[in-house]
Amino acid sequence: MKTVKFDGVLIELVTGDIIEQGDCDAIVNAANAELRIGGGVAGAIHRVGDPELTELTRPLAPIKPGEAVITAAPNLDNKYIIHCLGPVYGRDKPEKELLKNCYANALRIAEEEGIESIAFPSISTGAFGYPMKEAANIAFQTVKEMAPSLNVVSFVRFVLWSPADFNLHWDVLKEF
Ligand code: AR6
Repeated sequence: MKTVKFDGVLIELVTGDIIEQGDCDAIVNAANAELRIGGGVAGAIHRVGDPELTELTRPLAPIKPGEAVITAAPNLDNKYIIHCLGPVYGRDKPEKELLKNCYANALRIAEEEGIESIAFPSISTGAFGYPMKEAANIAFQTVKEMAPSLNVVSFVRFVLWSPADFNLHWDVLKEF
C-alpha cells in the first residue's frame, strides 16, 4: 500500500478487488453503456449485486463515455456505486478528455452525495484497451486538480488488480 496527499485529500494505492472495499462509502464501476453485467469490474460488481443492481441501473441507461451515475450498492458493504463509462481506446474521442470526465464526474457526484471515501478501479484499462500508464496519469491529474475544491471527499483509493498494475501506478503517482 502507498499513500500521498493532494491538498487535504488522502490518495491510497492498493492491490485488490473492487468488491472488497467495504470500508469506503462508494466504489466505482468500470461500466458498459447499458449498465449491465459484463466482464472485469462490471462482472464482479453485478455478480454480487444482481438482480437488484440491474433493476436500479436499468432506468439510468444508456450512458455516454465520460458520464457517471450513482446507485445504491445491493449486497455490498458500501453505501453507493458510481457507474462510469470509460472511453474505448482508439474509438471514443478525445479519449483523454473522456477518461478525465469519468473521474471528475464521479468526484462531483461524490461531493453532492456526501461521500467521504471512494474506491476507483483503473477505468478503461481492461476490455477498453486504454494504455495503463497514460490512464493512471489522467486519473491522478484529475484528482489532483479537483482536490482543492473537494470539501466532503477526503479519501480516494485506487484498487489495482495485479502487483504489476500497482507498481506501474506507483511509478506514475510518485512523480506527482
Ligand atoms: N477489481 C479491481 N480491478 C479489476 C477487477 C476487480 N474485480 N477486475 C478487473 N479489474 P475492465 P474497462 C481491472 O475491463 O476497461 C466490461 O466487460 C482490470 O485488470 O473491468 O473500463 C464492461 O462490461 C483493468 O485494469 O473495464 C465494459 O463493457 C481495470 O480493472 C468494459 O468491460 C478495468 O478493466 C469496460 O472496460
